[in-house]
Amino acid sequence: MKHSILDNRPELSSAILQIAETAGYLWEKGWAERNGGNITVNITEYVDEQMKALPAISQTRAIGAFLPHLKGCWFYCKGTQKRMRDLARDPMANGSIIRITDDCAHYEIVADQAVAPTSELPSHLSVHDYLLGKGSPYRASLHTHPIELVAMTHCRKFMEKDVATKLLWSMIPETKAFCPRGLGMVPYLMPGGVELAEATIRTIDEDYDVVMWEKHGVFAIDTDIMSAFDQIDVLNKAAQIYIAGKNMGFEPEGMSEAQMKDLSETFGLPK
Ligand code: 2HA
Ligand code: ZN
Repeated sequence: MKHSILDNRPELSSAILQIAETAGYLWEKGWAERNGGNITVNITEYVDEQMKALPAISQTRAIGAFLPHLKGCWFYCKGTQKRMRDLARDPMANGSIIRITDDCAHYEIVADQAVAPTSELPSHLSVHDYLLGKGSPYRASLHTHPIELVAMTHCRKFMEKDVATKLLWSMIPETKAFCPRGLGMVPYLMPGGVELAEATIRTIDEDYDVVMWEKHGVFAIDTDIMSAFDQIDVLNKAAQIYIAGKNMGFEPEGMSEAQMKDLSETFGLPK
C-alpha cells in the first residue's frame, strides 16, 4: 500500500470514509451524473501537530476571496472534474486535503495527491467561513442533483417561499422531523458564480439547512456529511411520494395543519 495521510489517523480516516460512502449513495441514487455535485468538509478537528508540520505538495493558490474565519482551517474537497462514483472507491485520488494559509486568502494542497479542488471552492469555502463566523457546529457541505427535487423547481408555484417545504413536510412525518428548517429556494443563477454563492448564504441565513437551486440542484449543510445527505434524502423521498400519488391519478391529501402542529410540538421542532 502507498503511504497516505490517513494512515494511523483513525478519526480522520473515518471522516473521509463517510465522505466516500456518501459519494457512493449519490451515484446509486442517480443524483451524480458525470462530475456532478460537490463535497467539502471542514476536517480541522482531526488535524494533529504532525499533520500541521507537513509540507505542501502544491503551489499556494488564491481562493479568490478573503475568508477571515478560515484561518488555520483544513478541508477535504472533491477534486475538480472528478466523479462521485470514483470518489466512493478512492477518496484520496478523487479529492484532496487542503489547508488555508494564514492570510485567509490562499490555500495549499497537503495530501495525498495534488488533486485540484472543485471549481466551486470559493463558494463552498465562503459558506464554511459564514458558518464558523456565526459559531455554527456545521462542518460539511454537499451539493448534488436529486431528480425529483430538481424537477419540482421547474414549477413556478413551488419556487414561492415555503410552498414546497409545506407540501413536502406534509407527505410523511419524518420529513419535518429530520429536515425541520425546510427547503430554501434560490431562483436560477449561473452555476459556480459568486451571485449563486451569495444567494445561497443569504438563504442559509434565513435559517435553512437545505437550499434548492432552481433547475439545478440542492446545497445542504450539517454537522457531518452523512447528516447533510440525510436531510436531502428525506426531502427527496417526500417529493417521490408526492409524485407517486400524482401518478396514481390524484392530488395527495397531505397531513393536516393540526397533525403538522402536533408533530412540531411533540418533537420540539423549530419554526
Ligand atoms: O461541480 O454540480 O454545479 C459539479 C456541479 C456544479
Ligand atoms: Zn451542480
